[in-house]
Amino acid sequence: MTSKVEMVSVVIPTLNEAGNILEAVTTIQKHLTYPKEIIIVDGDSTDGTKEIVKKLDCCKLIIEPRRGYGLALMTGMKNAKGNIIIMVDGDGTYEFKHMNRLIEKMIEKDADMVLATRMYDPNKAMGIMNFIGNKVITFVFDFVYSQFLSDTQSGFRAISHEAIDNVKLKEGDMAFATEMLIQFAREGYSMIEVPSTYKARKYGKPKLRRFKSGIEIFSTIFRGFLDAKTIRKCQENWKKNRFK
Ligand SMILES: Nc1nc2c(ncn2[C@@H]2O[C@H](COP(=O)(O)OP(=O)(O)O)[C@@H](O)[C@H]2O)c(=O)[nH]1
Ligand SMILES: [Mg+2]
Repeated sequence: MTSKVEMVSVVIPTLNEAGNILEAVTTIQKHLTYPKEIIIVDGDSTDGTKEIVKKLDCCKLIIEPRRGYGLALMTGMKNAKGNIIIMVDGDGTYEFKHMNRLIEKMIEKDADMVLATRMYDPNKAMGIMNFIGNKVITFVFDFVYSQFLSDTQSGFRAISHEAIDNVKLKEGDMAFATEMLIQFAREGYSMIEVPSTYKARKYGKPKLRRFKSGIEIFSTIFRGFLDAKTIRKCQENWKKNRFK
């Protein structure tokens, strides 16, 4: 439950995002109107990302040389001081201007997590392969864990710091985002979505390796499925919250 905003910690993992990070930070500074800190967790980029961030007084830079999207986010979250954490990519694909929208919804609904769903994006900027992969993963995830999400692979989320501290997360790479949802469903934390827009990458390459990440995400879903306690808890939570 998150009923008030004390401080928002924006956690951004970056790996060679020199052409994207300045615009990201500037937009967040301008549009996120709550008390905030911006934490950039850089994977020891070689394209000048670190040097750009070092010059920005408004950002805290953490170097996380171990590879992995999940590891970078975990490191950032450990250092976050806000009662709300926003995780978002540093590649400029998510709509940073919508951060307030996520927080407002979180407070209004007293939610533990608000995800920005890209499924209502009028620009349809998500590539077809990612779209299909996401749809299949989301369908299986919703079915197995009794949820109604439309975009489980969204990396733009507002999360209760207290809730994230209460769950165990181990996935070091892209499956981290799915593992977090499974743990939240298991603990009965509420997860809701707000529509947001998406944009194509302007600079650099995506680090997502579809095949590798797909396997990791499905094995994460499958592992939870084999754990009878997790499934039972998800079903109980679903029944409890059904008519709220
Ligand atoms: N620190 C760190 N950041 C990473 C790593 N891998 C990806 N990222 C960042 O995580 C975000 C998501 O990665 P991205 O390549 O955009 O994946 P996609 O959105 O799934 O295509 C981007 O801001 C990346 O720069 C990593 O190993 N370390
Ligand atoms: Mg991306």
